[in-house]
Amino acid sequence: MKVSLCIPMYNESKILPSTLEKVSRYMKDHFDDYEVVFSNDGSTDGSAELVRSFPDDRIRVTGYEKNRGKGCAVRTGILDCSGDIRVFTDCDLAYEMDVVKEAVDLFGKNPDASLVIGSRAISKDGYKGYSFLRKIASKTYLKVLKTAGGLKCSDSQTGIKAFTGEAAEAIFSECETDGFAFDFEVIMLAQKKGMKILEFPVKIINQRESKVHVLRDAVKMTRDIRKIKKRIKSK
Ligand SMILES: Nc1nc2c(ncn2[C@@H]2O[C@H](COP(=O)(O)OP(=O)(O)OP(=O)(O)O)[C@@H](O)[C@H]2O)c(=O)[nH]1
Ligand SMILES: [Mg+2]
Repeated sequence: MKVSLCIPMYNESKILPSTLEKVSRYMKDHFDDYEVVFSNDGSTDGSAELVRSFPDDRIRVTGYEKNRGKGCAVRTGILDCSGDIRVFTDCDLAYEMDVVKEAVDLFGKNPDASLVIGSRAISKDGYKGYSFLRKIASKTYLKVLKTAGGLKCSDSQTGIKAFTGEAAEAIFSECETDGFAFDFEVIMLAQKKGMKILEFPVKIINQRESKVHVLRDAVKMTRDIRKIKKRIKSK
């Protein structure tokens, strides 16, 4: 069974040396058959070159020249992977590496699951390290997704999600959202297709300064959500 790890990246040259070391070591230590694909979202700081020059032939780069957003980077990367299980996580390894093995093992224990996704909402320390504003914004956003959006999971927004190869192909070939609302689109498509989604508790371990602008991103995401709902309904 082959495991693919996909990491979207946009101008991550500062943290890449440490991420590359950690990912390379962890994957070697925990899996026999695997690949790591960094999906370059139009970085302009030499991120792609850093990955290419790292001495590990199981690690490679895919992507494109112009920045389009995390959703586009994840979609491109996941569809470029060939694993029986495909996992994506953030370049800062916000949830550390053990979540990767945890997610993969959950498929073993739950053969009917198509998705295994992290949730802060079912974790005791899920929101530890968040600023007050960010925590309120996060929880409000999730409430809206559940009541108005029809989301059936406790949390759609964590940066750690895993798919069977089959589910990954079926879902991401139909995704269109380039921005941060893509997580919602992924789950709504999975729900629509009747796929089994398993949640597991996660918390942020590596906290870095947030690039999210609560107000600006909320407006953009609300617009995206409306579009996603309409599109999925019409399928
Ligand atoms: N911010 C941002 N990240 C991107 C983009 N494209 C890909 N990414 C990657 O998406 C991942 C998550 O980015 P973060 O900036 O940490 O966003 P987040 O985790 O949703 O939010 P915070 O950590 O709270 O700021 C990282 O691996 C980024 O390199 C993009 O256009 N903007
Ligand atoms: Mg982050």
